[in-house]
Amino acid sequence: MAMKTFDRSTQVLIDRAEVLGIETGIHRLESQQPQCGFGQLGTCCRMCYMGPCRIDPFGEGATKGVCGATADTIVCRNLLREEVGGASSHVGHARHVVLAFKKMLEGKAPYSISDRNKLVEVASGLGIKFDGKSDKEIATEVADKALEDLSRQDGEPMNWLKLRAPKREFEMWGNLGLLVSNAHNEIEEAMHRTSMGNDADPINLLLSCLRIGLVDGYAGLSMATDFQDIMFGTPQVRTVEVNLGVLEKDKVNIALHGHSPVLSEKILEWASKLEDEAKKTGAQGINVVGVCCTGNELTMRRGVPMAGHNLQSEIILLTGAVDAMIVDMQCIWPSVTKIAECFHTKIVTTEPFVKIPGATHVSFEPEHADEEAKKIVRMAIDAFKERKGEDVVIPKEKSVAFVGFSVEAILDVLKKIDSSDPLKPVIDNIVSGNIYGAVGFVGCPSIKLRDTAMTEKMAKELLKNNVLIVTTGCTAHICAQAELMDSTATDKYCGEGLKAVLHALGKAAGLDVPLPPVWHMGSCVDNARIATLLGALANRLGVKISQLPVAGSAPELVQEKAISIGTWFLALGLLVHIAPSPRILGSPVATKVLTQDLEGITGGRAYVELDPEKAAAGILAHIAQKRKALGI
Ligand code: BF8
Ligand code: SF4
Repeated sequence: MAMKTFDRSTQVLIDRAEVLGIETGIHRLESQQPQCGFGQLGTCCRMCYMGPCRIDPFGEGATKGVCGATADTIVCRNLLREEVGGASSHVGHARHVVLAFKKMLEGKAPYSISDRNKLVEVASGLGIKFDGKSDKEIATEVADKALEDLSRQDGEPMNWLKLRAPKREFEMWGNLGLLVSNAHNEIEEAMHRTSMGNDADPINLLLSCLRIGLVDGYAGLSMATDFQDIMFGTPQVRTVEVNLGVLEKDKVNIALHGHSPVLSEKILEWASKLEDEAKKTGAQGINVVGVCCTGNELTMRRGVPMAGHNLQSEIILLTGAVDAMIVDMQCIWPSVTKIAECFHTKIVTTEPFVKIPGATHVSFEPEHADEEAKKIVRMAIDAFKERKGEDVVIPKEKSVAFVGFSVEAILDVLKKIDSSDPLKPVIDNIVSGNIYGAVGFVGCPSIKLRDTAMTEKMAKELLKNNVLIVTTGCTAHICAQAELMDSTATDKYCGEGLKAVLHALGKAAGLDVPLPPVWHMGSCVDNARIATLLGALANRLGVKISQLPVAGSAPELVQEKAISIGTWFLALGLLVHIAPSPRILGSPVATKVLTQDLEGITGGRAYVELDPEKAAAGILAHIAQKRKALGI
């Protein structure tokens, strides 16, 4: 039976999988049906061995676990643990980058400072004195300030919270007792709190969720983004190619998948240095393509083609054209090695804590980055030799996308219109209604919703209503593949007001085309850029973020990381649309607090809606309400 599929470019490969008898996520999802209702509602508890306990949400079965825990307690504990999973990933990512940065400063790792302006900006924000110090000394102090956020015990707010939190929200969090001090302590305490026999108060647990949201936002996303920009450069606007059609039959294809640019930047460098070696094997060269968030990092800074989002991470292997897929951390499906086995493809894992049966492991240490990257690229070249004669199927779909909308890049364009007050043109256009509002599209592609084109439909509906969209993560891949990040999308999809603004901005940027209506701001850690932009806008207007006519949406929630990012956005005061529902519906308290009461506390509110048209309408109604309250 033909399985459901996601989009045109993958159809041909799903078909190929079926002909070859290869199983994919779509097949496995189907065999999992029906999925557990208790799990979906969040009412299954496995925190101790008197359980697992399951609470019947309809009150017909058990209403309490063996220990007496209610559905509210169980759901809130589970939610907090999901957040810990997400925040640990982001804090782990940031720590990994900071440690590589430190090794670079000690002369032990072959990296360098690419963006001195960003270093100066971060250092001054942290209150570091410059007097006669070298860049290296300043950078060392910056790195130490970051590591302090993972170790301090004095209860002082984290340095990165003080550095990056918007003023009014910082004050509000202070009043709520949420100014977290040490990311690792917070993660430890959240695990402690949720283990059997500790916190049973759903409200206290939900407050802890907000704390972990702040840990994620500042010691994870913001910290990672700052160090990555200093080391590898702050992204600038450029055009790139996207979709599975970016693979090239006659070249050595290296797919980079995961999250950290510390690995991928080096592979890219060595792919270019070893081009001649590849040619000696008969290849026309080396083609490095990006998958998932590593794809976003590389495309934003280096213009590397964006081959595919998370759901395409196994699909891309079905082309038979990928010679090596190199992975680091997060969102890597264990199934990739099984599919790779059917071809000549090498899967290379690089982190000691991310190993997959069937993969080749090359431990990638920043100290030996050059040797290891060289070795990995040579493995890909060798694999290409084995590919000779094998059939490859590369979908023809390929489109163009504008990428690289860092806050700095956006301000550079705006400064060409008003050099002394760059945000003024944006604000004027918001007031006039040309820009009715803005929405951040973040997160993943859901295997449960992808065939409904949830993200694309919502985006088109919002653009029609003059809502500007910024995007990160795999959602950015989806938007790019739907040609929403090309300048042609502006006339095709936007309302008249937004169209006029984007034409004017294109002109200001020195382009002969409008800017696209969906702006690629990066990977999931780059959600920090969205928060910075919102903070700057709110600050310029003298209001809180919760008063702006804006919203966030994770239209296709998959990962725990999306939960922790979403909670940070809730703490910042945003309406956060999510589909499918997070696992909270089994708790009346969690559902009410997150979808209603929280609005009176931080200004944020969770909004669950699985129908794209209704979701867009709900967001538009929220924007209308915010505009009204601002008197515009
Ligand atoms: O951090 S969007 S599937 S790749 S979690 Fe993962 Fe989701 Fe993709 Fe990036 Ni983000
Ligand atoms: Fe059951 Fe309580 Fe143990 Fe959870 S902690 S498994 S609800 S007894």
